[in-house]
Amino acid sequence: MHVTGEDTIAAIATGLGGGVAIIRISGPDALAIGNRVWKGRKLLSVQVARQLLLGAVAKQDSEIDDCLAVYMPGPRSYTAEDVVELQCHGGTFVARAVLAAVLSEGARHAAPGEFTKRAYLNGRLDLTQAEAVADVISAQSEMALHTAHRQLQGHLRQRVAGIDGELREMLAEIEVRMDFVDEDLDWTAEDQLHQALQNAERLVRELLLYRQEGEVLREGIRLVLAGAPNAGKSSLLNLLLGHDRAIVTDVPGTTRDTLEEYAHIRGIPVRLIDTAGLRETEDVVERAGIDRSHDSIRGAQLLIWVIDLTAPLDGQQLDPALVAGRTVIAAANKCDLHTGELPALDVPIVAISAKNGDGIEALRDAVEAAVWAHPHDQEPDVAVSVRHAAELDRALLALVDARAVLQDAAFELVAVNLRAALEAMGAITGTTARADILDNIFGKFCIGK
Ligand SMILES: Nc1nc2c(ncn2[C@@H]2O[C@H](COP(=O)(O)OP(=O)(O)OP(=O)(O)O)[C@@H](O)[C@H]2O)c(=O)[nH]1
Ligand SMILES: [Mg+2]
Repeated sequence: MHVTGEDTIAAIATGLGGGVAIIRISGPDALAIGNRVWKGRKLLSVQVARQLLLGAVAKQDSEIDDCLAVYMPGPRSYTAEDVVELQCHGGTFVARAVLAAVLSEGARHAAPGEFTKRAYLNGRLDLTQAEAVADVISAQSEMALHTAHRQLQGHLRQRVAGIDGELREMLAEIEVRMDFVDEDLDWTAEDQLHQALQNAERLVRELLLYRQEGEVLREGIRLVLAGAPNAGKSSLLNLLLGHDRAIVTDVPGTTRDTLEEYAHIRGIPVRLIDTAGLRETEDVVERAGIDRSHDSIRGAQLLIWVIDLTAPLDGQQLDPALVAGRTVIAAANKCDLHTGELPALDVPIVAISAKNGDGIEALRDAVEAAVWAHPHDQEPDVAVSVRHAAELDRALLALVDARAVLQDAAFELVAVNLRAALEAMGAITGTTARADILDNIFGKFCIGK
């Protein structure tokens, strides 16, 4: 497993500005290079493998900083190679000085994602697990984090491997059939083959149902609060965030500029955007703010139209041309001051009070229902990314074609299509992924990961 002949790479593995910085070294010379910069009572060695040693780090006997060091021999390390990690104080200058010392001893500065790429190339992770490392780092909600962890544990890999196994079995059958084509075999497997193909199709379609989860959990959704001045948009933003982020006053036109904050609603990562109240105005500053409101509404995936129940509905309507094609939920606000019926609208409407919190759970339910195509009593098992979905689509097409040509007993063509489906499944887990695809995936990682 242990890949040899590679060079030794190093990088600062932590974000700059923290209390501690970790300089990670990986490769065949990690131990030798580590020992040339590490000054402690004991040398780093197999005898002290995975033990944290206290000492210092130095460049040619000139001490740079106090340091904790650990040696993790391959293959039981993140990259499956020999790894040394040096922990020094987190200052930018210190961390860079330690890295420079390591590089001057013969390590090469790692490219983005190169440690994880080596873990993948050495078989520690498949491609879906390597991608999950990046998902864990960028997760913006608990559900996104849990789903990324499940992918890191291999849930998606196992499901793909299950389909892959079935396809291989079918291909083996077909190949036997092709080899003995002239012999009068008692061939009863055709029906079974048909069913196996249908079954594989079903499994691929099941995975594709998680396409939306993949997009929403990775990218989040843009949720815009829009409506007339004084309707309570900023009050609602503050309530959803759980702290007073936006200024709230009883002066219409308080919010002049759009304001964005990350939040999560029922596990969905949300970019919440508060906007300037929409009205005709001569004020140039307010006018500029309202133009931004329009831009935000155009870029929204979900709109909460905040209505003031104490004011006439006329004059609070959103411009239909502006909201066309967007999902809208009406939040009928100030229900604490209103006792009558809610207005009849052609979008879902929830009565809330941004002042005392009434109805906010119902509003969260409405957001959840608007985002997910099907209900989420439980967290999704997998979250299929755009890349995975493209490969699954490719596999599905090939399987549908395979079933069509099976009707005509065109076994060579069945085999061709099965191989295409296998190719696509292999691209997901990385067994057949091309170099440019790998570069694209790992290039998006941060340096040091
Ligand atoms: N009674 C009551 N007052 C509310 C409620 N929500 C907001 N308000 C009040 O309504 C006024 C306007 O609230 P904001 O949140 O600033 O309204 P806005 O939509 O952001 O207004 P602009 O920024 O001017 O567009 C403030 O005085 C709030 O205290 C509510 O649910 N009940
Ligand atoms: Mg406001």
